[in-house]
This record gives sequence, C-alpha cells and structure tokens, in this order.
Amino acid sequence: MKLYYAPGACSLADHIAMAEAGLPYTLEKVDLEEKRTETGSDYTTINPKGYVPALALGDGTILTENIAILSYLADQSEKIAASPDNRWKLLETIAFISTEVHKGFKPFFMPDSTDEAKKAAGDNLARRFAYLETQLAERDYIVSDSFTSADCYLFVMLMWAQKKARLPLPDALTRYFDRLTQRPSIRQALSEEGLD
Ligand SMILES: N[C@@H](CCC(=O)N[C@@H](CS)C(=O)NCC(=O)O)C(=O)O
Repeated sequence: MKLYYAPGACSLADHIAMAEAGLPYTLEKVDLEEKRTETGSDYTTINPKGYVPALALGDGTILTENIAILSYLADQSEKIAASPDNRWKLLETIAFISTEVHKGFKPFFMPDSTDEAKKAAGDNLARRFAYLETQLAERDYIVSDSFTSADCYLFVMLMWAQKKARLPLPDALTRYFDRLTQRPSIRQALSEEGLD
C-alpha cells in the first residue's frame, strides 16, 4: 500500500494506523499547494479531490476519505480493529471525529479567518472534546479498552488542538494524548514525517 500524505496533516492518522497494524506500506509526500507529489506526479491525477489522504491499495484502487481508509485498515488487522460487538461503535467514532472534530478546525487553517470565527470554532471544539472526555472516563481508549484506528485519528486532532490551534484540552484528553505519544507506532509515524 502507498499512502499519499502531507506532514502533520490528517493523513498522519492513516500512517499511524498502518504502523500500529504492522502493515507493509510506502509513503509519498504531497505538496498540497502545488498539487505535486515528491516524485513529480500531478496529484490531481491520483486523487482528483486534491487533498490527502489517498491510499493506493496495490490493485489499482485509490481509496480516499479518512472514514473509509481508517475503516479499511481496521479490517486488515485485528491490532487496530474493534471487537465484533464494537464494530459499529468504531465507525461511529471515526465519523464523529471526521465530521464534528476534524471539520471543526477549518477556521484555524484558513488564512482569511476572523478572530470571531476562530473563537466560535474553538468553543464548538471544546464541546466536542468535553464529550470525548466522558467517553475516556469509561475506557482506556476512545472506542473500548483496546487501541483502534479511531485512536490514531483522535491523536492527530489533539495534536492540532495543542500545536496549531492552541486550544486548552480537558485533563483526561491531555493524559490520553501523552500516553499515545509514547506508542512506538506514533513515534515511528511522526519520525517518518519529519515531525519528531
Ligand atoms: N474529507 C477528507 C478531508 C481531508 C482533508 O481535510 N485534507 C486536508 C489535510 S488534513 C488537505 O489535504 N487539505 C488541502 C486541500 O484541501 O487542498 C477526509 O476526511 O479524508
């Protein structure tokens, strides 16, 4: 499999998931402004949507969208899958992170965002983080007591909250983030993206 990624972007979640699962993968960096890959390809010919992530499965299929990629990867390895009972909870959580948290960061990445827009986005994200904190009070990881691909995604969101948006996090989420930072797969992925 080949992951098209940009350092520190949401594609880091898929990168971590592959590393945690021990799946064989290669990486190709994408310049999101130029829409060029590091080997000189026009990225829009690979993913016409123009954004990362895109995962080339090796049979000619290009899979896009974090919800689909993180679900696909969980299907490839028990190491990042939920138990059968929690399969739909895993999808629910990935969808929540994608649509309610990931998209909530948009004003922090738009150069023309006003301070009011950032404040409203920060307030909205704080409500999402408060909900996630309640979930972590009941279990070790965000879906269950075992690590899943949803944790890979939430890790990236918490990294953005602290490093890009400078948002305060509930203590339980800070502790969870610090715990995840120690995982070899996360250290490996950060290092491979030049972020350590
Ligand atoms: N719906 C997509 C959104 C992906 C996305 O927001 N990618 C960002 C990086 S985190 C990106 O590539 N932005 C550059 C652009 O849109 O041109 C998904 O969940 O995979």
